[in-house]
Amino acid sequence: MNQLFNEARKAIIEADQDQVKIVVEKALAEGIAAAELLEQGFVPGISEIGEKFENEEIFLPELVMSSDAMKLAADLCNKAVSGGEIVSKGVVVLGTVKGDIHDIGKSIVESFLSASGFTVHDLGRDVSSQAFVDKAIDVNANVIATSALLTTTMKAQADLEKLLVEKSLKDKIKTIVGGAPVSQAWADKIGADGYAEDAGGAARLLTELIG
Ligand code: B1M
Repeated sequence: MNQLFNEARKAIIEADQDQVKIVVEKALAEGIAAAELLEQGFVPGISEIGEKFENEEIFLPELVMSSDAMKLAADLCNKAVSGGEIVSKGVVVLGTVKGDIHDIGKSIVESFLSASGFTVHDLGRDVSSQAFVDKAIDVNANVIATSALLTTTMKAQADLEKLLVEKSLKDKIKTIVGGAPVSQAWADKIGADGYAEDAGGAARLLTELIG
């Protein structure tokens, strides 16, 4: 099994989309959970790429190619997860905030929440606060879950809290926040109902809040 996780990690580092497909197929055939494959195989790959980028060992084109391979991995794993039979524990509207196009972590969160039995409406990336609120009203959501990867876009999570207060929705719709620069202190500061460090944590947090 470790061998397969290593192959997954390498597929991301080498930005090899064909290999991503092969690894996902092999893992599912061997009965490995898609969420486990993501967390223990693909995520370490993109994290390693992130470090190489920060250390200037690779540059933006390589980063983009590995990101595309990672996006494919997350999408394939999400499809595998949503194929199962699920009794909904609650309705979640999920997305990456306005101005931010990082969606790999958000897609992994989607995978974990779906696998944990939540109905997830994924609005994608670069989503405005108004769009989050409109969708939440539309689908009668219990929670709006937002991801922010840039220190400059975290502010959009605070704007969402303000909008919910303005519309008197704060006690009807809960909010959770996440993303690399986000913390519990930030969640407390802006008045979000919860913060999770990773996708597994987001699923546990939602189970506590509404599950
Ligand atoms: Co960009 N980027 N990027 N990037 N990128 C970072 C975030 C950065 C730290 C890299 C760096 O310079 N060191 C830096 C941010 C600096 C800062 O703000 N402090 C950065 C920058 C600067 C930029 C650009 C401005 C670069 C440029 O153009 N000069 C630009 C911004 C574009 C924009 O958004 N407007 C940009 C662009 C890109 C790519 C398009 C090339 C690509 C994104 C592709 C995509 O997402 N489709 C990209 C990538 C891949 C990264 C790094 C390398 C990796 C991010 C990632 O996917 N990580 C990143 C550096 C790094 O993190 N080491 C970096 C893997 C993913 C699984 O982790 O997203 O953290 P993460 O998600 C985790 C947790 O955070 C958590 O669970 C997930 C899984 O466990 N989580 C949640 C996430 N959301 C959650 C929500 C929750 C709960 C938990 O509840 C709701």
